[in-house]
Amino acid sequence: MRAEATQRVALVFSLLDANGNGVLEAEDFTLMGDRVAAAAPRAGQPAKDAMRAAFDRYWTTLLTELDANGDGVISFEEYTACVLSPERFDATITAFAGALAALGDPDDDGLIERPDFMALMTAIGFERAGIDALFDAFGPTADDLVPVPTWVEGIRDYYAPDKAGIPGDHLVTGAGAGTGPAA
Ligand SMILES: [Ca+2]
Ligand SMILES: [Ca+2]
Repeated sequence: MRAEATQRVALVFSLLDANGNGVLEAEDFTLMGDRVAAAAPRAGQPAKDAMRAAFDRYWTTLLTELDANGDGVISFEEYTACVLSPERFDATITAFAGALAALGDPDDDGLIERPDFMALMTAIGFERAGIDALFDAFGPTADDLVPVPTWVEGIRDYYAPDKAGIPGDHLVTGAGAGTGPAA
């Protein structure tokens, strides 16, 4: 696994641990779903419900696939295994990415506006500098818009174990992370 992939996964683990107790459990994904839905006031209720459902599915997949010691929570060590077998998470990540991007496109024109992107990514917990750098790396149009599929692909790349130098790496450097989940 690439070092960049390890750093990306470490960062997202720390953010997904929404209640900050050091492990992932159902409550984290409920909190995160509420937080992210609240960050998209222009989005419709179906899109918000789809986002919460995607977070629920994300948690169920983690519990099913990664709870090696069967204690009902996912430790950091258990979580890192998700990038070792990406094919087991592909459908879940794709659904998650689609739900998030849909939430970021409330006018349904297939394009993401920077303020909507910033609001959602801030709600997840990423740092503003990294979010801006990521949006820039997506190559926005002159009107500062990014196509929905570009973001979806960016989310999928984020979880890829063999990718480096991708737009998502800006989130890690922008957040000053890379020292692990306890940073
Ligand atoms: Ca937790
Ligand atoms: Ca466990």
